[in-house]
Amino acid sequence: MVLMVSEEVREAIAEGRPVVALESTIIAHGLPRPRNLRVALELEAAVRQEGAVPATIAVLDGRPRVGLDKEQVERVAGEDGIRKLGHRDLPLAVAAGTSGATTVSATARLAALAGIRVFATGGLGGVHREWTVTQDESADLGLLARTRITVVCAGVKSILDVPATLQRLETLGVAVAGYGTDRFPGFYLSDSGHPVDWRLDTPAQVAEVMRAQDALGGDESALIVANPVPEAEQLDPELHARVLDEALRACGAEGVTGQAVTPFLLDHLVRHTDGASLAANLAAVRGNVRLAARVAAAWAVGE
Ligand code: PSU
Ligand code: MN
Repeated sequence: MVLMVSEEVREAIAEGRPVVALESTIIAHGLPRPRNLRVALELEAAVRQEGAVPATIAVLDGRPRVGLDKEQVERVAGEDGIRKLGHRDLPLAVAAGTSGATTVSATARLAALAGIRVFATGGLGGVHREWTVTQDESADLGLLARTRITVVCAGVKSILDVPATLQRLETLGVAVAGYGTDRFPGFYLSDSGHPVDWRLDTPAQVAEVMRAQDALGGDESALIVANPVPEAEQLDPELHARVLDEALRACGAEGVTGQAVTPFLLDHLVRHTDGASLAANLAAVRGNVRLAARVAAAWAVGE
């Protein structure tokens, strides 16, 4: 089998203990160095503190790995030119012996293959603004429509067209619930300005939905648990609106396209908010990782 699952993660899965998958694109391409390495290790520690086993996922030298040791995390965080891999890139990277960080789509695919049900990230990819011109929609959405996994996130990245993304999720049949809120979170912001139809308030309730998904059968689709960044830690909405506007204009002016768009916009926001966007991003991810660990624990109880 081409998939390499670390011993710790393999044992936890076999014994039905809680495991949380973590993506690596946020480490390699979503956060500035060298802070990214500290964050990656801190997120793993937070999962452990909540009593679950972290499984950071990446591809190293053509081998998809579920559960990284410290040296492997260091490679993902520090290796120059490490690629960004969506799920469609996985077979190509494996055959070429390439190393790469995995996006939500690639991480969800590998996590599901390893038998992991709960996954934490920052914000999902989605439909980009100006979709009518660029047709840029993250592969995250399509993959989540056919993968049985629970993703804890702070909504979709606010650099996207949020209502269009919510509409796509509806069309694709992906379940979405706000966690402790009736509003869809806005990644850096606690509220994207759009409502959600369903609300869950405890990890046990999330686990109950997961069990109902399995009982009902049908599509192997995901459950998105949209967990807002606490209001006290969100990015100032006015600053957000102004800088995002500038970032989108710079992206267009510099002709950035494809996979490069998301990292470009995130980086622009960090540099032009004096780090405030980074603080909000980290607060969101931390909250998601902790909630995911508690969901994994609630899920493990009934397994
Ligand atoms: N959320 C973050 N930072 C990130 C991403 C999400 O806080 O860097 C990454 C995720 O890996 C997501 C990817 O899957 O961006 C989406 O990229 P694209 O729009 O190219 O599909
Ligand atoms: Mn894209």
